[in-house]
Amino acid sequence: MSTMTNIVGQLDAKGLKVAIVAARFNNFIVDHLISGALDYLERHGLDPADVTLVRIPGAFELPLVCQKLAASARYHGILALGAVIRGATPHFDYVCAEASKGIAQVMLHSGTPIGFGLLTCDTIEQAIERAGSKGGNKGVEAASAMLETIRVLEQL
Ligand code: INI
Repeated sequence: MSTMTNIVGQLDAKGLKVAIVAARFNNFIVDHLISGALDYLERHGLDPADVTLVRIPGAFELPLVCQKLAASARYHGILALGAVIRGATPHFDYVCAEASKGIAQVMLHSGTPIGFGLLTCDTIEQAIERAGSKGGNKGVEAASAMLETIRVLEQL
C-alpha cells in the first residue's frame, strides 16, 4: 500500500523578502501588530534588511497597495495590517467588507500569499486585546499564516 504524501510548510523565513502594508488609522493599535509581526518573522530567520514597510492611510487602501506590491514580483509574501473599530455609522461595515474582499481578490489573482492582519472590532478594548494582550496578536498570526503559506506553495 502506498503511503500518503504530506505537504507541510516549515516556519522558516530565512532568505524571504516581505512587504508589510500598515494602515495609519488607529496607529496606536496597528503599531503593535507591526512590532509583533516583525518580532515573529525575525525570530524565524527573516533578515530585517529584507523587509519593506509601507504606511498607508487606512484599511480601505490595503487592497490597492497590496495589488501594486504583488505585481512588482519583488516579495515572497505580503502582510496587510490594520484595525477597524466600529463607530456609530455604517462606514465600519463598508471598510471591513471592501478591505477583506479586496485583499482576498489580490491574493487569488496574484498568487502571492497575503497575511490577513486586519482587526475588525466593536470596541477599542477588543482591539487592544488582539494587539498583543490576552487575545494574542493578530500581526503575529498573520505573519505566521503568510510564512506557512509561502512554504506550502513552494512545494505544490
Ligand atoms: N480606516 C481604518 O483603518 N480603520 C477604521 O476604523 C476606519 N474608520 O473607522 O473609519 C478607517 N477609515 C478610513 C478608511 O480606511 C479610508 O482610509 C478613508 O475612507 C479614505 O479612503
